[in-house]
Amino acid sequence: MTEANLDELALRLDEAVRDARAIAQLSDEQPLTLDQAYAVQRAGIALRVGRGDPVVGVKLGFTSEAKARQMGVFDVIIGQLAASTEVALGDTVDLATMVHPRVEPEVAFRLGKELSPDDDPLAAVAEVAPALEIIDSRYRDFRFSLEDVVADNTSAAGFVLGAWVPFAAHSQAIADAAVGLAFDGRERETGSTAAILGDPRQAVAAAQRLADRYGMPLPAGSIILAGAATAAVALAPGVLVEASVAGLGSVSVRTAQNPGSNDG
Ligand code: OOG
Ligand code: MG
Repeated sequence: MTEANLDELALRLDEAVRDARAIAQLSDEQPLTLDQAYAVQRAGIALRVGRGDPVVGVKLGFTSEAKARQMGVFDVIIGQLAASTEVALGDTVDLATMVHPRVEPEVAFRLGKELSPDDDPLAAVAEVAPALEIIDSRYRDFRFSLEDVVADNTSAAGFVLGAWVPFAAHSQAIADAAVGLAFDGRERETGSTAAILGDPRQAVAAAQRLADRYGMPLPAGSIILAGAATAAVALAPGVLVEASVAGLGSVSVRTAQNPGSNDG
């Protein structure tokens, strides 16, 4: 596959995001290697950056058994967080701008200094926060191969950050902390941060390794989403979604009233 082919695939996915319309899996047409899939992801990010939408961090996928089993993908993957996809506290999420969005509870780290390949990963972390991630596969029926989901920037669609607290003071507490995801106060998923690579702090080293391998810089201020500890849940219109992480607190976001399924 040529670079032009990879760029064409990135354009196809970018259009699917912008039209909120599902497309066929890329691998249905032509197999992609993992390196080619990351090249498609990079080309898609370059399109966003070209529109004035910078990268503010990275996100890991499939760091927990719950997520890997739900999606049938058992390798840890990395995607990039576009600034425009952050949902500010108090904003509502408009589901009509997405295909078939789901939400998952996450832990977010923020780097106090640049994280280079040989640095001690945890020494670079300044703060930690509870977070929500909104994922939205651009593929029909939310089904994909490892390479498809990597090309699709690991289904990244949005993220909401709770209050940051100092990492050093909370490092121990987050190793095995209860995680919950609730809709309108009703528990939908529960788990533990220990489901994330055995200890969510391992996610920082995993991000360091994958970011280096696939050419993603991690400057000071970068956000790292560790990956969901529980399965993701389909978003519904007009609900208050809340993620809680014991010891860190909670973060919530409201979805708009209008319905929004654009799948198929
Ligand atoms: C891919 C993204 C996985 C996580 O936290 O494991 C992910 C997907 O499930 O569509 O963000
Ligand atoms: Mg996630």
